[in-house]
Amino acid sequence: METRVTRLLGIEKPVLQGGMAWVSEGRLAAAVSNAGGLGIIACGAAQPEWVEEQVRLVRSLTDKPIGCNVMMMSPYVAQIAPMLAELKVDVITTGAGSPSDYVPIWKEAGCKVVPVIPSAALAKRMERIGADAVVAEGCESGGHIGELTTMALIPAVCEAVSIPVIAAGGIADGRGLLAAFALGAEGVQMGTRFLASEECRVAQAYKDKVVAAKDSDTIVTGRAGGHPVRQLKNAFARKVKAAESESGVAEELVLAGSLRRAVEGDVTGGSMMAGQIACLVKDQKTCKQIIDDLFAQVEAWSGLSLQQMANRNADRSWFCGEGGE
Ligand code: TUI
Repeated sequence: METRVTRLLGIEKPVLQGGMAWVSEGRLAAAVSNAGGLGIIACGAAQPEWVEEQVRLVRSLTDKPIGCNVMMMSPYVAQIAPMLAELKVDVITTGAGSPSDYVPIWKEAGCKVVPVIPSAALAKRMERIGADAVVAEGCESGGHIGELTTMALIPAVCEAVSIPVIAAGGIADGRGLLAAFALGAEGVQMGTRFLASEECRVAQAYKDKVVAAKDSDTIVTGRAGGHPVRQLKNAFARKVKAAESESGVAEELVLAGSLRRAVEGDVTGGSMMAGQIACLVKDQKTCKQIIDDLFAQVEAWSGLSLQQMANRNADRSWFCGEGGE
């Protein structure tokens, strides 16, 4: 299929893999790009040497376009940003802050710039400074989040800007993709769904927790400190919550390597960032299977009138039927 997003990014299917700090490395990104989506390496708070190594790795594994996500709160952002321009990474997404200082050097190097934003006002600002598209991320997402839900955010951003809008937050299957497109998006980004993929290299115990999660199994910590983070409930998250209710702020607990601990397998003492849609992630599959199933579901579930949808919805078996789970 073709949208402004597939044409802009040079990909076959309008599906981006979220840049998840410590999770999205070269092999996951290559698997997604090879499956027709856009694989993205998350720079997170990693050192520039690691990022460069991952870019070289992904380029050895695929000749399709690839992306890097720059976390604007990283202590290495001033070194990583020009390095990505030199490496001529095809697509640069950004998160946790404004990339305005670096957009000119990225554009000059020919990189497509796609900031992740949580509000229509920020989307407008990004369009003004030359962004090629935006990822509008609702607070259903895992990790660092804004205030608005995907349902409210996507149409608001689509009314605010003319560049393409890629929806993120709460999308893991064909239903989510269809809903996002109904709201005005021309592409989707998924994080949690790709976290529970075969190629993702986080500890099996973390993936198992994502697969087992129910709808109410995530919690947001860090609101008081201004850096809300959604993660799966566990002993760590409860400890942070308790510290917050006593002193108001405990975000340094989250920042101090706790996500990395979870990625390495500490599912009680680490921060397992994941989105609310973990409740719809019921199995671990390859990235190719994830993307193929997504479009098989879209095929099976789209093109119906509202009346046909209502009739179908009265029969719960369609959720698990042809082209479904
Ligand atoms: O960036 C994300 N999600 C993340 S980053 C991350 S690493 C981290 N770990 C611990 C604590 C904090 C971060 C984990 N998850 N999503 C994209 C996103 N960007 N969501 C919200 C924003 C955002 C917020 C403010 C984008 C721009 C912005 O601009 C503020 C301004 O005006 O400068």
